[in-house]
Amino acid sequence: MSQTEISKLSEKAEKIRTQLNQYAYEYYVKDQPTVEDYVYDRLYHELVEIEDKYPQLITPDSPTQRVGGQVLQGFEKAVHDRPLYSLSDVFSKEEIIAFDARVKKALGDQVSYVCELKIDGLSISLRYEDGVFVRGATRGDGTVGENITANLKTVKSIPLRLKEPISVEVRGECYMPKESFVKLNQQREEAGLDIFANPRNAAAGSLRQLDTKITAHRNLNTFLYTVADFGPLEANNQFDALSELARIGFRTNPEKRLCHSVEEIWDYIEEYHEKRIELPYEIDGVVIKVNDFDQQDQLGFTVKAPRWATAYKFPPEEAQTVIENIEWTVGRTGVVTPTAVMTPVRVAGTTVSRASLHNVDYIKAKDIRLKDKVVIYKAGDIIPEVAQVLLDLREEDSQPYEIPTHCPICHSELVHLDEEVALRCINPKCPAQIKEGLSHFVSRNAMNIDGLGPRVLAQMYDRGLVKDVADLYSLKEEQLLTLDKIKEKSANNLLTAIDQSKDNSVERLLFGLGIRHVGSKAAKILAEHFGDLWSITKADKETILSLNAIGEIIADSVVTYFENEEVHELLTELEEAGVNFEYKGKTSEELEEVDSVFKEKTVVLTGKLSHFTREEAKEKIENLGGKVTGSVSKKTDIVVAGEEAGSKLDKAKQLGIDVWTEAQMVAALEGGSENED
Ligand code: 1X8
Repeated sequence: MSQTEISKLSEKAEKIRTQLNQYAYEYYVKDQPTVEDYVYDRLYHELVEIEDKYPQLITPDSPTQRVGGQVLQGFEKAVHDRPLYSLSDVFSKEEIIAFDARVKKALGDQVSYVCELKIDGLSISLRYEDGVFVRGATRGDGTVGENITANLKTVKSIPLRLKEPISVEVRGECYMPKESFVKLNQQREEAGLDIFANPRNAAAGSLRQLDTKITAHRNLNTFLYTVADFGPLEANNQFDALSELARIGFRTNPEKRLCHSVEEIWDYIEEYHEKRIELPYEIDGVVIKVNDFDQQDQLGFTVKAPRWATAYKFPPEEAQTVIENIEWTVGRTGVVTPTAVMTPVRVAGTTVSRASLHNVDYIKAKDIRLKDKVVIYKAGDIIPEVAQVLLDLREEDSQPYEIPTHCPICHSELVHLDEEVALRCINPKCPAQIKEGLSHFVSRNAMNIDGLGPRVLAQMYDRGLVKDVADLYSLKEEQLLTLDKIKEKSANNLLTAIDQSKDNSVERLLFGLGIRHVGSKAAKILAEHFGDLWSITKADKETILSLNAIGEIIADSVVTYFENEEVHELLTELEEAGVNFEYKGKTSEELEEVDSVFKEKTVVLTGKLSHFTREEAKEKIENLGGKVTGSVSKKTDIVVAGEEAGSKLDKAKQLGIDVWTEAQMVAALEGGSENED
């Protein structure tokens, strides 16, 4: 290629980068996406192609540099030019009054404060030179931290280039949203790995990964709140500084408030003490800062902390209760997990009587025993956890808990697979595993067969009516009528639901088979690419790996699964029963051709629908290029309100989002279907 062609291509790459960075900013910083994912993906792909061919065109701020993949040897030191201070703590209104009095003694009465939420994450410091992100560091001891630039580049809300070519060092918190934390722990538990105690530990563990690809998959987020040196920014006070940070491209927390008295500060604290449960991230208090920078300078610092700020810490949401029993349950993959059954107690807004104890190591490390008095809390404000045993209150004749050696269901010996903390039942015929497998098969995101709850399935299995998922398709009415609480009408409904599931697009079947590591997303990607199930069974690892978003672990798992002779027998039975093996959805290329009111729209379905089930409506909307999500936010375009719609409808009205009746949706779907073929 000639020099002029290269420079043309370089310009093109630059244009794409700017566009992609803008899309990412709208999505991750403003929480207001402007395009559908596939528009982004297409453009991204174009950039990857250019950069693959001409690596000299890669720039440090290219979005392709966010995917991780770099494997580090260790972390280098990062010396902070200006230290990151810690904050003094206060725990009561009296202490805030005292703080206010100290401030006013030095400054006089004309003082206002900014209250901000104290994010329970990890402090980070980000350095930009001429607008380009050049170094990210942990707080460390405040003077020297660790250089985690490669990890932080994978965090999507951190701009790789600022909106102005300035040189600054900004500070803030990197955290893991509650939802991501809960999902991550679920995945880890299923994989037999140790879980994180709270989102903060999960965020810390994710940022200190030597394999940055892992960091990239952890869905970390940020709020930035200050600058080491305000020289390059136009702000005379903290409140304006936050706006400035937002203006140059950072994600800042919107829940800030200017307060003029201790009363106003206390109102803010009480308000957010209530609201903290609903926030999508964990907070552990409120930071109170003197607003005016000149006043901050007058107050200065002690050796440890600024005199112009303090942190009010919320009392921890904990409760005491007693361990009554430890139950062991066998999951679909044979992992045997302990659950503490406790005397019911209220904590963080709900009554709690059960908490996962995760694995044997967990029980041993905390030395949890029957009848122990324990302190519990909610990790991520959601998941009940045993914090500690109150050893002083333990009865004298207490004995260490005896870990089971055999499966509570099939009584075969339990084992530890290498590197796993989990105990496993490795008997593939273990009834507990089979029942869980059946439940998974009929579940909402899999074959979506209504009316087959775990009790009914367990009975079917116990009575020998079904021993694997294929048997569901040969059930007869007479057989169903032998089950508890199944009358003619429910038997017929069940048979209809089972029959209808035969027509599902194949990704549901693929997910329903319960192949390890294959979630509904991976199933959809595989189904879309290969078109039908038999083709997937024949695919080799390299072909599977070449698909976007499918990694080594999934590819291995798929190949291994389909190598099994018994699996082929099962598939043959399913096919003979008339279960569809074809992908019925649209490919992403086809979706781009679609012309529909739902195209590129984010839709929320709420209330009772009568014309379609929610699943059907979702599938139809997705086939018309729309996206269906569970909660209403600024990103939502349309809310379809069925009967008895509640808080989601209220929220939609509040945010001024388009609200449709079910009839409007049906009309649009049916209108849209004319374009389908
Ligand atoms: C720590 C934190 C601060 C803020 C939020 N979350 C934190 N964890 C804030 O100022 N908005 S300030 C701070 C510190 O100075 N150590």
